Amino acid sequence: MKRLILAAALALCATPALAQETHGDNAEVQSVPADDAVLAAAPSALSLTFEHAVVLTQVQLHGPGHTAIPVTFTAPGAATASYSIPLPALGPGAYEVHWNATGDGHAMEGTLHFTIQ
Ligand SMILES: [Cu+2]
Repeated sequence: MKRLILAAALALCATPALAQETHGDNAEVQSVPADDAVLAAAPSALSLTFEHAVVLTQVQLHGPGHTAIPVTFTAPGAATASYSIPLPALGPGAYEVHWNATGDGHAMEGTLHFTIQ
């Protein structure tokens, strides 16, 4: 029974049309660089601003060729709505950021892409 409820909750989260909030969707977060941004220069930081306070638990960055790039991110002790994550020096190419967070009683995740020219 517990497993069934969890499955139903997951299904609800994965279906933005049914959920009041688009959990696990980029609509719930504003980022700099913005999703799908094409940048003339490498950003020195990634900024994430959420609709409600969250504890960001994981930030993964992948670069050209889907190479994992380490980011120096430490999970905070208290929930907050805005994060600025310093980025290492990045070269030209396509990048993908995947983040996980919890807050307001639910888990959230999202993916965003940007390109450095
Ligand atoms: Cu949320």
